[in-house]
Amino acid sequence: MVTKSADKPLIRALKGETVKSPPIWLMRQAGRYLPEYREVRARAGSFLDLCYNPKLATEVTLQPIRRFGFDAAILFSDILVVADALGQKVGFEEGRGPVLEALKDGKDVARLNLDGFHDRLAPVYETIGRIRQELPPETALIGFAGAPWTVASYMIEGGSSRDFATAKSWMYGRVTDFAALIALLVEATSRYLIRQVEAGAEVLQLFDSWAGALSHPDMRHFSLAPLRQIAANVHAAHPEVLVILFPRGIGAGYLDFAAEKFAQGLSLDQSVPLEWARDHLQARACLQGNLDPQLLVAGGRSMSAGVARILNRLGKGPFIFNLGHGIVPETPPEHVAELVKLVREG
Ligand code: 1CP
Repeated sequence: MVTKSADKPLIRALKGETVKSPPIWLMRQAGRYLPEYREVRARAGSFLDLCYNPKLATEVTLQPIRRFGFDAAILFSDILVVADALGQKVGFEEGRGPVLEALKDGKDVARLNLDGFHDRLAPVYETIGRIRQELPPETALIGFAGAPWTVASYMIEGGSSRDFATAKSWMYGRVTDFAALIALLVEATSRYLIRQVEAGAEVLQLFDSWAGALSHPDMRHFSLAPLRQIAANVHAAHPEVLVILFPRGIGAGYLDFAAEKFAQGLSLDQSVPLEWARDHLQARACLQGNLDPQLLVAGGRSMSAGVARILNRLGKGPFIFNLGHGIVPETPPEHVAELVKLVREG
């Protein structure tokens, strides 16, 4: 049986349908909480080697689909491959996360370039094609990228940050350099996502994990506006592709996103009040979220109560069940199986 994209539960939800048993997938559903991921990861070499190995990246993308039967697979990669493909040195250290050779000034921005961009990312496009061939017919394939602000913050800080002091010193003090970096990331990310669609991605999620660190005007300027531009570029090439935005931690700023029409899905972090989201956001977009990842670690009654609260409030409109942020490595896989059962049984 061949299922058309339009029949897949995740796609139906994103097109505005209320799917009786809401589709479910989880951010970071492939990863260290799965023993079979750790096994492949150990064989792959570095983390970037894994991202650029189509055979192994396909394998780890499919592992959570086989185990849990999620409604969507998300390409296994990382938001920082874009920085790598633009020519910045990017590495990942065990227990520390991403480590980049931080941009120091506008000259470093000018040295980044799109010349070898698609060549470097070719294995990612190949991975998407392979996943698409191997996915069960009812499972949607999500491609993704980081939003310009979040990716820029890693490029300027040289890694994770608590206060984004250096990135903000650029935003406020090196205004031209910062604007040039954001503009480059808008262009690179648009090209990257267009190729992902051409390789077989049916849905694109844009992660603005650190949008919540911005003031409201800065959020509009450096999170919302670049995302609007990327969606316009992608939709100009592929009008049918569905876009989910995850501007994490922006509170009432979600209203600004819901007021726009460029994305079909809006992913909520766990701080967003459910009744408010239902009343003010759900008529404008398919909502996704927002179980606290630590409830998935806890499991048991606390988790089932949290799931029921979400389903009762958001399950009557277009909705995709997900977490409020990515799965953490301490998560017991049995709790994930239990979560899928709870959501499917309503
Ligand atoms: O050794 C390892 O296994 C490294 C751990 C790891 C994994 C499994 C990293 C390093 N990235 C990933 C995969 C990944 N990253 C995926 C694909 C798999 C899936 O979802 O199933 C995706 C979508 C991401 C996206 C990502 N990377 C984001 C956005 C989502 C979020 O969590 O907010 C961010 C901010 C990153 C940067 C990054 N890469 C890796 C880590 C540990 C981090 C976060 C560092 C930080 O907290 O600042």
